Amino acid sequence: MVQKGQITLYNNGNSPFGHRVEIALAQAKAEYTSYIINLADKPAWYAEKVNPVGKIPAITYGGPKCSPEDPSPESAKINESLVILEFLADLFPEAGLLPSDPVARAQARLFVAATDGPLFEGFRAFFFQYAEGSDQTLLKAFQMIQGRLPPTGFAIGEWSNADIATAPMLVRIRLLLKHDMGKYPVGEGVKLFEILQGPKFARLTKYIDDVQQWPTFKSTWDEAKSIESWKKNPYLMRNAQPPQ
Ligand SMILES: N[C@@H](CCC(=O)N[C@@H](CS)C(=O)NCC(=O)O)C(=O)O
Repeated sequence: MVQKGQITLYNNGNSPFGHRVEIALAQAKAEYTSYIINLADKPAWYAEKVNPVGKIPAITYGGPKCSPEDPSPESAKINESLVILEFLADLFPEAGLLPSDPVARAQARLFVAATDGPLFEGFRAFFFQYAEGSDQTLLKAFQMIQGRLPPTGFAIGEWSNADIATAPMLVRIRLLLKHDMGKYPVGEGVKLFEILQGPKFARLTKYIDDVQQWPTFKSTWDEAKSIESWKKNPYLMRNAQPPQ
């Protein structure tokens, strides 16, 4: 694959949004520099020079190779993981991030447009802000995603950005439920895990199993590290107030 310009990825170990970009870069066999931003103590230069919103992931693209802490003004600065996925699909058309057929491309984008918001909302409601009924918000998101999946295969049949957008969050959700980690009362996570593994969600479970086996997902995923990182995340701690 021909690499046109330097890529620097600003990331953080366990972000599902950053993980999307890692998978896409792996899929494109792109060469890139990775720089970890400490989200608990963000360096001031990050918002000034890379992403004014201050979130990860973000990339710089092009310009001369520089220290990640002092990126070239000539490089493009791109944030928002879904925009970065689209950018990488354009930059590396041979990587198969989006199919070549325009209808299939539209289907991949429609899958993401329909599922991204509800899945993140379900995640936030159940794990970070638990209140009565949050389990239903998450289950509804599961139901909706399952309803959009074809009988077999990936989100639009063949592997695409639609899976890269969805898999990091789904896999993390299943893992957190299994370990009963989140703001909810003890035992509620395992209850949802059992529902997810049961017959009602057989298709969704098979999909999560399949995405987890996809080579570029596997090569960018470390389950043990993810668990360790979640254990330190104040948003998940039952008896802690999230940072302001
Ligand atoms: N919509 C953004 C979401 C990015 C996001 O929320 N990143 C989190 C980490 S998972 C972050 O940087 N949080 C730090 C903060 O908000 O200050 C994307 O898709 O890139």
